Amino acid sequence: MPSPPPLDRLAALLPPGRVLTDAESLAAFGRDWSEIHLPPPAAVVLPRAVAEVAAVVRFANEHRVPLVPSGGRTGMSGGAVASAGEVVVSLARLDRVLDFDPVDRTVRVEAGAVTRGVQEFAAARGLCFPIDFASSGSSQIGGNIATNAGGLKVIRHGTMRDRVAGLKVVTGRGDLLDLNRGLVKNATGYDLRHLFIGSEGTLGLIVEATLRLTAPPPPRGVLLLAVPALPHLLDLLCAFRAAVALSAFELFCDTSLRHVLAARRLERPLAAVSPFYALVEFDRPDGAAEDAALAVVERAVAAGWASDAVVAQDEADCRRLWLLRESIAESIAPEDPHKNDISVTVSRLPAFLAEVERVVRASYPDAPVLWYGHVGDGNLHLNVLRPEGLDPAEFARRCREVDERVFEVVAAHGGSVSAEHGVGLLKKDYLGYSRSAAEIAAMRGIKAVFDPNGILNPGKLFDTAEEEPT
Ligand code: 2HG
Ligand code: ZN
Repeated sequence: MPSPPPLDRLAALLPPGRVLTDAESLAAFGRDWSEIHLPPPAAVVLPRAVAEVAAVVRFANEHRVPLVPSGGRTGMSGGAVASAGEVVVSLARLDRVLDFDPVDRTVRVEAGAVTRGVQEFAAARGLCFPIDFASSGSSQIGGNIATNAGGLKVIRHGTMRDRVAGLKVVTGRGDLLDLNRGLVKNATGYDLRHLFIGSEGTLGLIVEATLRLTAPPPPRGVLLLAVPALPHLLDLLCAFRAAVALSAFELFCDTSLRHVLAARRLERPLAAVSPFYALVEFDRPDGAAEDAALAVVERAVAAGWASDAVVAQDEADCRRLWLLRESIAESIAPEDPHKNDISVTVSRLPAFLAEVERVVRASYPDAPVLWYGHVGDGNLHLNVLRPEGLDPAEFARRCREVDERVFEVVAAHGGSVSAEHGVGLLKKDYLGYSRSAAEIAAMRGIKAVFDPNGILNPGKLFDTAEEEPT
């Protein structure tokens, strides 16, 4: 058991009020949306300047105090959970917009800037920050980068990785690195920026980012299709992709829809009840785009790829249809579902889903199984609800068993055990299903370069050799 950190020395390094130890702050900052409940952290630090972050990292190295970098804590894999009495470093007070360049179409922000604030800043300047998810109101840019967050428009705009033009990080050694500085072209060897994107706070603390903005989106069209059989998803995707400029192609199953309708007290959007539904969003700059989309709908119904369809007539309709997809996670949250976030290449998705479904059904004959996700990115969210009357501990045990079998299918398809929610604490035991032993060894080597004393987010993503259970 490590000795408690000398918090008086930490407090002496920073202006007053930057180190919190009250029970409420410890409880709030010690957890994320994964709702893993562990003993609270030793303290929470709220730096307001990069120099303060560097001072905290120097202190941590000197006293061997583990640090947990913390953003909006909207992660679902326990990446920001303080699991062993660490000091949480919240970037929430480092939240300024520093610079905007209309020629480069970039905005430079501190790590604690909230996603929605960046979206609004860009919109007010006639541009768009296109990364968007249900947690945009509280997730922070630093956390989005540390987890390479994706969201609802990846098919068009990519993930956070594609938006980061420059990155400033304080490494676990306490060095300040200014990476890529907004350049479009920079062929000077290893692009270290990309090591920090998705590193889940294990290599450095992201303190600042230069983000690439896009042109504002044209008016959109949205439609919902009832899809009777999985293979038709790809027929639909290819047909729409050939006819219109797609910005989203999402999926949900009827069980997901039923949960949303009940939670939100809504009517069914389509007369047909179908095992799956596809939500399609496309650019609708003029009537021609809408006609092209409608022609695909007609063809799809004639071919039996879709059994029913509804097309949004205006922006309010678009929002109503999106609500059916966006509020699934929230609608089932009270039932504390067992979650998986898996991906394969898009072309494999129908076969993969069917195979995983067989594995899951065989193991949970009476548990409600929900599928939804981002078909255009090959990313599926598999949620299993605890059957009524089943003891929660027994359900958790069974879920762990089934996960292994699901991940065997993932590995057989060359897929990923975490498409967009990260690894954190929840998925680290399964990393080997998606990354080879040589890759994990290389990751450990990289960790040792940037964080030789292992003070940054220990136990997340993978265990370093010393932490590994014997
Ligand atoms: C979504 O796509 C989110 O709705 C949440 O990534 C996924 O609840 C989940 O499993
Ligand atoms: Zn998702």
